[in-house]
Amino acid sequence: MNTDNEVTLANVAGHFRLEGNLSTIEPYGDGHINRTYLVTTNAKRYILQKMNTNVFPDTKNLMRNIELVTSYLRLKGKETLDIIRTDEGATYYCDSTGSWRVYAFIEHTISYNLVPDAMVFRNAGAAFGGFQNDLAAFDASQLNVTIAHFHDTPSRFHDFRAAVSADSQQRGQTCKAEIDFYRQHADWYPLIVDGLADGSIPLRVTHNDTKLNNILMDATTHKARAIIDLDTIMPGSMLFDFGDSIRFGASAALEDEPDLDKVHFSTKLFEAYARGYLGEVKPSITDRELALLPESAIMMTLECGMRFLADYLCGDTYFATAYPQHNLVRCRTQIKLVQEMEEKLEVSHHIVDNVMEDLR
Ligand code: ADP
Ligand code: GN1
Ligand code: MG
Repeated sequence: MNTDNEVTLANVAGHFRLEGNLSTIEPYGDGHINRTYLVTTNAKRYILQKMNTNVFPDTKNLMRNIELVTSYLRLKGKETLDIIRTDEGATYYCDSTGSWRVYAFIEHTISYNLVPDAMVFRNAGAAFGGFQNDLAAFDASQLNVTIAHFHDTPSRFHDFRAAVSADSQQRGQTCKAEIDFYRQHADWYPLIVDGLADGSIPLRVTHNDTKLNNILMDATTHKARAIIDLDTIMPGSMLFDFGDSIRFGASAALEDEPDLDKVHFSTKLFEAYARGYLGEVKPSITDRELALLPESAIMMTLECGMRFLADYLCGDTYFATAYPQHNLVRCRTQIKLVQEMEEKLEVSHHIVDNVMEDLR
């Protein structure tokens, strides 16, 4: 991972209202988008982030969204990100190196890259379901769209095909089977966006990036404390949030596991998440949303995999990578998961029916 110069980091940290004297600043976490640091003073810990302005060019409106949503959640008594202001009272700081923000470090929590046991994933489902409920009455018109067409899968496929045609890094030869896989699945892509467009799927305020490591779990109870990474909160479908959680968390292996024999879609984990999630959203979820929950997992896994592959073809300019094949390795886990999700689609539908039956 690229890091920033120590002097720059200390200088940037000096512009925020931190308690105590600065001790250390070190790289932190496993996010793919922002550059995250743990800042320690002799009084407290903080998260310092260099925001990715390639991905989020409009920092002002991005921070405005986060300020609005976190204030709203705090008024509801929820633990959430706490923006630490600059000496001038702003929510972020810009210098010649980029745009920076600081959050209070949420102590005594863990964020997982792999589900340690089914109960943790059930808790994650309850957390994102609760988050959906908490934002149900939030006025969506206040929110800026931070990334246009974020979960517009046909538009992602359009970008993917452009990357295949350009083949700017001459990597196309190394991933022909993977490219074919996404071409063969083209019939899938309009399912959710068409439903949103014709009104059969309701538009809600959604998180849009519901990976397990975007929840902080209490280190003792393993119950969710706070939902983080609020950069992509925008109007969207509940199916984006449910599907993306399954994509990342209902796998037996890490998102970038190179040994595909270890990568499996777990219906046991699907069930655990569905129990947690549906336990919360049962009063508001529509029949159409319920009917599409298993398909949403396939859709989000298809979309994410084609984004990894497009980024591989473009030379790894979007997602943080640790080695040249990293995005291709990630794409291959997503393909393996889609294949197993397709094989187990009927089972997943039965699980949703059974969970709803139990909740009635
Ligand atoms: P990215 O957009 O790159 O994914 P995140 O905002 O998700 O960045 O942060 C990356 C990681 O840093 C998270 O997965 C989490 O482990 C950790 N993190 C972020 N904010 C906090 C916080 N306020 N307290 C504790 N850990 C945090
Ligand atoms: C990124 O920011 P992070 O690492 O939580 C990406 C998601 C992808 C995910 C794949 C803004 O999430 O859309 O699903 O990587 N976030 C953005 O791991 O593009
Ligand atoms: Mg994140």
